[in-house]
Formats: sequence, C-alpha cells, structure tokens
Amino acid sequence: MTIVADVRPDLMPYYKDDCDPKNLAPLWEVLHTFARKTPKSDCQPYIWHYNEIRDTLMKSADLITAEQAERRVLILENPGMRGRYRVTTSLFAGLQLIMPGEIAPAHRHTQAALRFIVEGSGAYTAVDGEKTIMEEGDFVITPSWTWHDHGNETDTPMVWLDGLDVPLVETLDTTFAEPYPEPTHPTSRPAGDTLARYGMGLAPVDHQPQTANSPIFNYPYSRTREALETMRKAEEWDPCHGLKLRYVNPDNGQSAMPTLGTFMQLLPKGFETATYQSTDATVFSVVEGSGKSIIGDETFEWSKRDHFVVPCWAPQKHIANEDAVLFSFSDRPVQQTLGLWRENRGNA
Ligand code: 1HN
Repeated sequence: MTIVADVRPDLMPYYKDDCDPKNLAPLWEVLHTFARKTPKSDCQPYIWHYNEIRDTLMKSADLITAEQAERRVLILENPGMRGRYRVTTSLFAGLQLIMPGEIAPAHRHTQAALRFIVEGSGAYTAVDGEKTIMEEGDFVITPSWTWHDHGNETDTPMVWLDGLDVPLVETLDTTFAEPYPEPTHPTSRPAGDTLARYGMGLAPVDHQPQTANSPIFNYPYSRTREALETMRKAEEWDPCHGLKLRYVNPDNGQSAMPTLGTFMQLLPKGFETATYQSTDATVFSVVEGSGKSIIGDETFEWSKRDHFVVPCWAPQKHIANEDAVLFSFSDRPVQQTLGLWRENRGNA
C-alpha cells in the first residue's frame, strides 16, 4: 500500500496540534504500517553456540544461588530486540542452571513454560503435585497457573532451555504470579503417574479433560527418539522437514499447551531441506548431530546444544552433516487458533 498524501499538507501540522492534546491521531498517516504485504518483525535470525556461552552460564552459579535468584536463567535475547527479554516477538527463551543441592523455590504464574533438557541428568521438576526426574532431550511442561519447583539432588549441574509465552501474556495484560509459602510444594502422586495414565495410548476409563493442557507433563526423549528411529525405516521424508513430529495433548490431539507448539525432527545425514517459510518464529535446540541452516541470507553452522532462532516468514533451509535431531518451539497453536498461521512450502 502506498502512503496516502495529505490533501492539505500545509494544514496537517495545525490539524495534528489540534488532535494531539485530545489523544487523537490520524490513521491515514500510519495505515501503511498496518496494511503490509508480508510481515515485518524486529526479530532477527541468530545462533547461540553452546561452547561459547556455557562458561558464562556456569559463572552465574558463583554470583547467586538458585534460591536467591528464584530462577537462575540467562535470557536468550534476540539481537533485534535487546532489553525486551525475548527471543521472538511473542516468546521468551532462557537457559536455566541448577547446581547440585539447589532448589528453585515453588511458585506459579499465568505464563506457560516448557523445559527442554540440554545438559545433565537426574534433577527433578515438580509440577502440580508430581515429580519427574529429567534426562537430556526430555520435554517437560508447566501449564499456566500450576505450582512448580525444581531441585537437583545429583552431583552434577543441570541445564535446560526454558520457553515461555511471557511476552504474549504481557501483551494481553494477563500476568499474575504467586510464590508458594514453602520452598517446595507437596507431592500428591508417585513419579511417572501421569505418563502411565495418559502417555501409553490409554486413559483412565472415566477421564474427563479438565484444561486445554496435556495431562502428560514429561515426554521422555527415549520414547521420542525411538519413534523417530522406527519411522525412518519407512523412508518417507518430507522435503521441507525431513521427519518431523509434533508433541500432542492426548486428550484432544492439539499441542501440549495451548500457547506453545513443540516439535522434534530428524534430518538424516546429507539431507537438505527445501526452502520453507512459516509465520511462527521458531526457536531450535540441537539435540544430536551437526549441520547448518540458511535463514534469510545468513548461514548458521550448528552442533549439539546450540540454540538458534528463525524469525517469522524468514526463508529457512536446513542441511544435516550427520544424522541430526532438532527440537523446536513456537507460538503456532495460538496463530492456528486465531486463523493467522501460514506457511509456504518450497517456493520462497
Ligand atoms: C519461570 O518461572 C521459570 O519456573 C523459568 O523455572 C523461566 C522466565 C520468566 C518468568 C518466569 C521457572 C522464567 C520464569
């Protein structure tokens, strides 16, 4: 859309002086910023190489305890949105460190969180009365307004990726949070209970879904990896995605949480995807292997534990040097629910 010229440019300054104190603004001067042919975003493509940031993350443990910090997290700040505590326009991402013996105290908030385990094994997170011991590659959910605390009873540090809908909730002015009066909240179910009940293609006979969130809260990597390995035998590769699965809420087939879509994909050695675009800016965590991604006109080499971000509608192409497994998350379910999500397969 072209900028509409003012019919009387000589009068416009006086007219705006009239508008301004009345908290009025002429739309015709800004309409072109709303009526775009394609999306415009401050979000930039970027990669955080784990071997370049791990030391910095570990040093945080000398500065503050998990208890003092409440959550000892280094925010992955998009370079196009520094100081805005976000990795994409709508999403927060950070790397959380929990050292041996530490507890990140119990609280709850309206923002939904995902954990994706990057390094270490054996620490726990407790959500809504159930503890789960976490292993690398596990995907753990903390739905909106559920009590949660984390603890590390092992003798090694543990690092995970936190993905939250913080900026989205902020845009909607619906942020609420509450500390729990004790460091941990009470456990009311044995470990593994929800996975046994809901994660085996079965459900308790009278189960009635209570919320839009998945009743499973840890999707273990061992099972996800096995699914990919079994499926690869069929040799049905999607040109844009290789082999790509989405995590589902077994109650309704939708995403595990209503605001956060999560995915795991396998790109076999030598695979080169077709160019792809989608409106959901996406954060990737490299679980296995190495390769490179061409995002817009930049190339990013990646290997295990690196994190990179693909902005909304940026043409993306991924190439695997060896068998590679990529976890990713985005706000896709929000966009789909609102009828806004679009993709472009292969002709960017
Ligand atoms: C939070 O509560 C956690 O519970 C992690 O581990 C990251 C980022 C922003 C706001 C709340 C957690 C967070 C967070």
